[in-house]
Amino acid sequence: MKDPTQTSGPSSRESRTPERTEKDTRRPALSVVVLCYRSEERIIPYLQQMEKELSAEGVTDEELVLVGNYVRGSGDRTPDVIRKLAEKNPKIVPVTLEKQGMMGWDVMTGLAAARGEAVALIDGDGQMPSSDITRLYRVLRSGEVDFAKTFRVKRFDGTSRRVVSRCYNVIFHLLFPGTPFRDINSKPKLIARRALEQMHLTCKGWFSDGEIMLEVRRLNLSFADVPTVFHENEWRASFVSAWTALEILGYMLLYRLKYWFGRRPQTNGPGTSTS
Ligand SMILES: Nc1nc2c(ncn2[C@@H]2O[C@H](COP(=O)(O)OP(=O)(O)OP(=O)(O)O)[C@@H](O)[C@H]2O)c(=O)[nH]1
Ligand SMILES: [Mg+2]
Repeated sequence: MKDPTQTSGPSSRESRTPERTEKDTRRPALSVVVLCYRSEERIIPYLQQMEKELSAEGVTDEELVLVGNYVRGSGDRTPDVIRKLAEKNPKIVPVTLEKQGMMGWDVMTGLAAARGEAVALIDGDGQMPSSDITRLYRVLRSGEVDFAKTFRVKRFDGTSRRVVSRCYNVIFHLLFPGTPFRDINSKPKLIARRALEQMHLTCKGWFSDGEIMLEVRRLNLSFADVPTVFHENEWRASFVSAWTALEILGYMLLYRLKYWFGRRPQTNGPGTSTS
């Protein structure tokens, strides 16, 4: 995967944790990439819970890639909070760049900083149970699949979000028929390193999850889909607006063209679902 943090500007210097030395080339077993946009101190209890669960699972050499990219002048204290956490905890890899994109750009900068043999991607706004990371990691660690994600059987984030999400999934499946996944945007998503390195991720915006799933399909990866619940966002109102919905629709059409004319499926045998 191309490293978006190495592309431009002075901010690329901040992209890797300062704690890392050239000699430190050993890969951790698991990297957890947490999207912390505007989370500020609220991320702390979520991380504590996650670390407790990982330790109970016997995972000891994980790294936590905290993505706290910020909009200049917004007063967002998340980058400071993350850097301070990283000073105290060597397992934390801070990614605190000035934003050059929306959610997808944060995903790309986080994945580029992650070095784990397995990489988990999760939102840090408390809506996704962090315990799903260890559930999915168990599946991925078995070696039977290259990719594992959740699908939401219960949602507590309101009717309108449920409807928007349902419409999105219907349109996605109409545009990309035969895609064998439920609930495209659900996280956590866990990806084996060998699979991540083959993925070509470019979406800087709200179609990032969709692009990951299209890559899973294009690469014919074996996968598991596991049920979960999704909580209400207790910190803030939804960021998803009518504009966001239109933006996602535009992205879907663009990526439909891309996958017709550019990205060809790999034909190295059928992927398998263990859902
Ligand atoms: N809204 C927003 N989220 C971002 C951005 N960059 C990264 N993210 C992360 O993307 C994740 C998902 O965004 P959310 O707005 O929570 O998306 P959602 O859960 O589908 O929808 P709502 O919670 O209803 O807003 C969050 O955990 C953020 O940390 C950004 O520029 N805008
Ligand atoms: Mg959310």
